[in-house]
Amino acid sequence: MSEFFQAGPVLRNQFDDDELLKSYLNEKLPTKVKKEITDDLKRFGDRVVSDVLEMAKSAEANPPQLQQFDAWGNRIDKVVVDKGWTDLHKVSAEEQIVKLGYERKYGPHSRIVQFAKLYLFHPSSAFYSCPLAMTDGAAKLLELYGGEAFKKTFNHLTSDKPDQFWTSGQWMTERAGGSDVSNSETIARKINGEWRLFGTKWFTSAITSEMSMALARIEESDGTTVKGSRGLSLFYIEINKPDGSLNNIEVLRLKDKLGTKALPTAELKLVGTKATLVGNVGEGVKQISSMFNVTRLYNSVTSIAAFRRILTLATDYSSKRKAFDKVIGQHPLTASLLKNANADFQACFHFTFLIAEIFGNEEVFEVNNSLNLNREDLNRILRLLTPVLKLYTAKRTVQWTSELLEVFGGVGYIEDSGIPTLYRDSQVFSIWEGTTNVLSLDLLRALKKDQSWPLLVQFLNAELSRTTDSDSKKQVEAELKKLNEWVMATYKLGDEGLEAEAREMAFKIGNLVSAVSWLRGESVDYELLKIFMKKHF
Ligand code: MFK
Repeated sequence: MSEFFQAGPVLRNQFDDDELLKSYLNEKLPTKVKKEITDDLKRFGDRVVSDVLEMAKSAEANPPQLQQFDAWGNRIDKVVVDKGWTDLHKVSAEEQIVKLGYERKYGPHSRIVQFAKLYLFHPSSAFYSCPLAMTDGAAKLLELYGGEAFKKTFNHLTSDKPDQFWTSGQWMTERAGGSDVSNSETIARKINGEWRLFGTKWFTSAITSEMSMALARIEESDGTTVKGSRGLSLFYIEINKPDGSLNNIEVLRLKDKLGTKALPTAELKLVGTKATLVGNVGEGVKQISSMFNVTRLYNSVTSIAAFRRILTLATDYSSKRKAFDKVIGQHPLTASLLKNANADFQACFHFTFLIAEIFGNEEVFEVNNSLNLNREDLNRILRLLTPVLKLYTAKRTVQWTSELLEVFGGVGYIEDSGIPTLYRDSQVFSIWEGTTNVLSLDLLRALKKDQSWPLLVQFLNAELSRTTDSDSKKQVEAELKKLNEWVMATYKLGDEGLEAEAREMAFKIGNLVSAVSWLRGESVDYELLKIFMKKHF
């Protein structure tokens, strides 16, 4: 009698297999753009389950190592990475993951096309998406504040030539200032007419990058500094000197993280690191926020991509694994679990791509844009919804990755199934680029500063008026009215009361915006939308 061996889940072409992505792009993009990109996405959909996935597996299996000394005792602080990791750098350049956002050859649709590609890439990239997020953020920052002086650097960040393509770090977090960046201690001192940085950076991902943006406090000639975040300025750093040695940087250690094992994240000591001031003195936090608003959007795109990967694997597996006389996907309880996961996934997908659409429209502004908003209002909505999106998609992905792991039973808990990597990696989404609480407070900050709540309500009502299904539309309209009343009542609680409700507010807004963005589509899966609304409204 032959022994039984369970067939594992299989990943097919990740573009062909993704009905939601295909129908979304089909509805959103002009015919000309669709014609240009479809074959490329199809080709890439195949690559991310073949050679690219192998690179990621290799990088994951061989995490970076720090060689602090050479054989003769010289301090070298060399971070050695797997060939898979360097190959992923080449793939990122060739596939134009960053370039697509800046070449803007698809006009206001460029960000949608770029993020569709990132979404395919991320779950097979061993988190190479993290350096790409910071690279895109740095390109945005230099585009806004760098001017001609940084044109060459900008060209490196947006190149599609592997030997020209640079990635960037974002050195913000310090021991004294994680969420509260205003406590940063790094000092910038002018020595012989050049800026030199001194201090310790506590979390610096992608240390193998060519450059970084860093915050530091300028020290006057009398040794004084301005305290708080208004004392922080922004600096550009090239990580290596022309001879290849580090730019007066010591790598204290590599972080032993819960997940994202292939990604080199280090603690650094800056010991007179040569740097160039970017933009205005004392406006570092404001300027770097243009970078972390991009990285927060990357966080969401990669988060929904990771969500989809485990959902795809769990769905495939549940069509194969038999228990109690039928495949588990046919048992009502598993079928319901998968539908619930899919409902939350589709909500996150639509919310994410709505923000991508707004971002693209803000960057390539046209008066008759798809959102019917002027540029200032596009910016205000982006400012308000980016923190909500980030915290919302991150939390859903963390929760569902844990839940969906169970579909695989014991094998989901075993390393070489690959599922534990997805589980560990998912946890970073709600920490990377700001925790759920910090982002909830950021929502309050945006609401206060921009007074944009009425604008959001008006925008959501306008979007709803374009939808066709009257039942769902009525329900979401009623929910929006309820939310508006709840927000007004919560405002009356005063600052402390409002802060205590900030998280609740963020998730309520997240649910609502997800439903509205979902309803904007032409081919809505109403069964899933109803499941979503029943659960979250
Ligand atoms: C991928 C795997 C990674 C591996 C492991 C990684 C583990 C995690 C490692 C990390 O450390 S990730 C980084 C986590 N840290 C953060 O994301 C920072 C979180 N903190 C915040 O976001 C704070 O809200 C912030 C630092 C921005 C608050 O600082 P302040 O000192 O209270 O600033 P303030 O006064 O609110 O804002 C200063 C200026 O910036 C203002 O402009 P004005 O001067 O014109 O008034 C603000 O309007 C502006 N600003 C702040 N946040 C903004 C913004 N502008 C646009 N968008 C924003 N989000």
